[in-house]
Amino acid sequence: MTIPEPAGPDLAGVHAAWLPPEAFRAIGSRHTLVFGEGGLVGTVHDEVARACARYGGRVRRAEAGPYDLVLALTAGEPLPEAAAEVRPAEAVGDEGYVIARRDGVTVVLADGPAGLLYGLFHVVRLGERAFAGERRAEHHRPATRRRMLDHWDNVDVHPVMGQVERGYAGGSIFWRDGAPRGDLARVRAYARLLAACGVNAISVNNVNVHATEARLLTDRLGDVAAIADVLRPYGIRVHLSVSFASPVAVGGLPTADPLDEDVRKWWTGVTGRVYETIPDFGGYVVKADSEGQPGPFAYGRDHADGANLLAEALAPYDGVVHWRAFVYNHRQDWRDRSTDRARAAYDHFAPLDGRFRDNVILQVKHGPIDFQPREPVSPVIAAMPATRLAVELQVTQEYTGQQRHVCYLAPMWREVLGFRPWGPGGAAVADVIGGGDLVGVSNVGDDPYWTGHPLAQANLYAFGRLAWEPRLDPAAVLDEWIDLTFAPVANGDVERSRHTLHAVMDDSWRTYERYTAPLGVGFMVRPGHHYGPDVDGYEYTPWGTYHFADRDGVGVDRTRATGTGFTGQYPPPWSEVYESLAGCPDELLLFFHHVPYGHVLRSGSTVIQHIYDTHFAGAEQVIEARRRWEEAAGLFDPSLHARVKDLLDEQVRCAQEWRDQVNAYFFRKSGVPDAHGRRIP
Ligand code: GCW
Repeated sequence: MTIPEPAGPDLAGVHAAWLPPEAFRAIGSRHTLVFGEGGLVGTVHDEVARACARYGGRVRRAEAGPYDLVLALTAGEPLPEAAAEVRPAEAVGDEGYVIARRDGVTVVLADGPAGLLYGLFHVVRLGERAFAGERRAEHHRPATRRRMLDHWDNVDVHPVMGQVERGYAGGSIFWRDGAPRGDLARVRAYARLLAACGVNAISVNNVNVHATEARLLTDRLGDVAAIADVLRPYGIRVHLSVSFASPVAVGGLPTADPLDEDVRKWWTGVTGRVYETIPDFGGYVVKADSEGQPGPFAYGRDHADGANLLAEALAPYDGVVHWRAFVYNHRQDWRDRSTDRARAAYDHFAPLDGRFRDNVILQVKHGPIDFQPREPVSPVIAAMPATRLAVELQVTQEYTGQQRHVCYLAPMWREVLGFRPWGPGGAAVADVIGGGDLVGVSNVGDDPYWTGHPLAQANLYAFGRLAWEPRLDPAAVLDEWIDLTFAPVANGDVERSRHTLHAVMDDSWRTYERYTAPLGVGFMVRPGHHYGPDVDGYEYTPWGTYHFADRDGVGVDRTRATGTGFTGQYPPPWSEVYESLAGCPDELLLFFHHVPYGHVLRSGSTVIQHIYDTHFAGAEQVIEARRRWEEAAGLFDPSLHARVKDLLDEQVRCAQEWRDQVNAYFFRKSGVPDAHGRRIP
């Protein structure tokens, strides 16, 4: 038996992330049976074989026991004895599995090969615990069908956005200077990491589709197929971002009108060729009529016409179109107070509910504006019962510190997924997309640590895990990540490294929120690159992101009574809660209301004092995080420790800059001094 080339852990100079070879120690030292047929079963076998080669265990494909671990497909006949005993009464689905331990044998049973792969990684997560005592049969199946990462990677280097739009981890792992990167070992290692946290779909190019990227659909399709080949053994399907204007841009047609017969034929033909080349191709991702991207509006058609055109072409192959709801007027006149960007997605899409084909998935950003550290949940999620929805999260930290700041995002995502749009008794966001899709914008690049900031790896891991099981506790997910990533290399003191990482990361999103834009008002970032403070940076621009601060007060009046009426896009009770000054949660107050600086929050503090207090506290917390990290120097790999330390220095600097600019700005506007007499420059 030849042992395949290692993928990932031994990739020269690249950090192993949550799959260091040691994570397989428990499996690699034991006797394992991998039972069943299919490509992914081969992957499972190879993973175990590689671990055994390192740790002295043994793996077989046919019964010749005894075994410590049996990984088997339920379809196999005859089922190995240990597996037959825990065979589930009902099917666990394509990706689900059962894990149990009886009489000294750990068993993973799955209906489909993908389930076996996910079951294997469950055993990896458990480590030695997988082989201790007895374990009653547990059934695991993903809450969402598609757990997808969108890469905003350009094939050509974009003059402003670079190789990866909003990428903070170096170049693309797929593309360099207009061409595919020849060596796909990095992509293979990525696929493996993603499978280990449950991701099963990737789109490989930016939603802003420029000229070269448009050709991925036609004469450059081979480049996409090569990536698909590498992802396939890990159960990951490839999707492609396409331009709505493709029939014109790469098809030579005079129009891209969705109701034009030649346009329809063009999409049908092109899509057929895609499936001839990549039979398990996932589908298209489309950003249309958004921030300058072409769309159906140019032809007087609506977004249902546009999305259905592509969906029709994909339908024979079970492909889907992810149609983004991020549609708004980015050429707004800042003087025009009647236009509210927060309203845009709902205003465009809610009236279309029921008109989309069933292989259209409307992809909705989690908040109504744009991935701010704090936004209410998008009202679109409750407004489209007859449409399949995907919720989109931003794993890449465009507005949350750009992978220079520690900002563990799982607590925010957990809040979003647990939010109940119809009130306490109703379904949660996770239920609305249940069986559907969770999409994240990837934070990965060719950086040796994958994510620029080594601790930002946790966001990628947590995205996958929450997409699989939205009810997981973010701190528990962090523990999983710590155990896999650091336990084997923690210089013997796992508990201390765990404490350090929790101290630095658990509350880091709220810390970030404290020292940046206050009370849900958003932005206040440097226009263009979006890093660091600039309170009025967007105030007089066409982008629709304003705070309206003057000498008396701050915030956006989005009420029905006196404002833009956005609160009316929510069903009760939220339409009432957000409308009411007294009922609105503090953290969203300035998203929904314009209030005087002396307004008293539910917390008892005034708005102005809250601004001062949180900004002083946030900057202090970053200093404390840095102190905790410095103290733990001996516990981590020295180069990783040094990289995080440098980044924490930058975070301290930047948080203080935020603190001082925001505090000074509001002190100068309001003239109200800090109640505690602290220095405001
Ligand atoms: O947040 C904004 C970003 C753009 C991005 C856009 C989108 C890919 O600033 O860089 O474009 O969102 O989501 O389409």
